[in-house]
Amino acid sequence: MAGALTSGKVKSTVNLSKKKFAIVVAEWNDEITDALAQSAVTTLLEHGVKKENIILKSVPGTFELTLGGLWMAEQKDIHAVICLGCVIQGDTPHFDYICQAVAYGITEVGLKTKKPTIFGVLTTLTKQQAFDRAGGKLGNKGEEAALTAIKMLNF
Ligand code: DLZ
Repeated sequence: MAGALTSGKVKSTVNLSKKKFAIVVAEWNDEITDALAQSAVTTLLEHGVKKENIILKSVPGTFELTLGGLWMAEQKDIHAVICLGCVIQGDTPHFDYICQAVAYGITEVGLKTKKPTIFGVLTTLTKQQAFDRAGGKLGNKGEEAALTAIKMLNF
């Protein structure tokens, strides 16, 4: 699909070696969110972001990504925030509440702080579907989230 975020480099006209990124990662389903975070970090490094300019923070669950993301986006020296989580419908009766709250929350953080705040949250029916999107047959949403942040900084 034209414009789709697939693997490969994004041509950045912005000097990414001078940009600082926060990656906020939910601890719930950490076998999945760790894989998302690792892929996001690798992607940023591949695009010239300095290791010391990637700040990794964790929050207990996806629901807390909003506040964790806000705290990071409010920091003057942070240019973009990548929020990573995984909510699995079969695991939680309040799937819809968590997903809706975090989707609105992350949108709000971006609008309030005027910084790219990326929604890298897997919302799947099963754990297998999440694994498929965290380095499995459907790629890695962490990479996609990092590329989205870079693209927004090039807006
Ligand atoms: C409580 C809960 C449940 C049942 N399931 C998930 C999940 O699948 N993924 C996730 O990231 N977090 C889950 N949580 C935790 C909530 O996100 C949140 O941490 C708690 O409700 C406390 O606010």
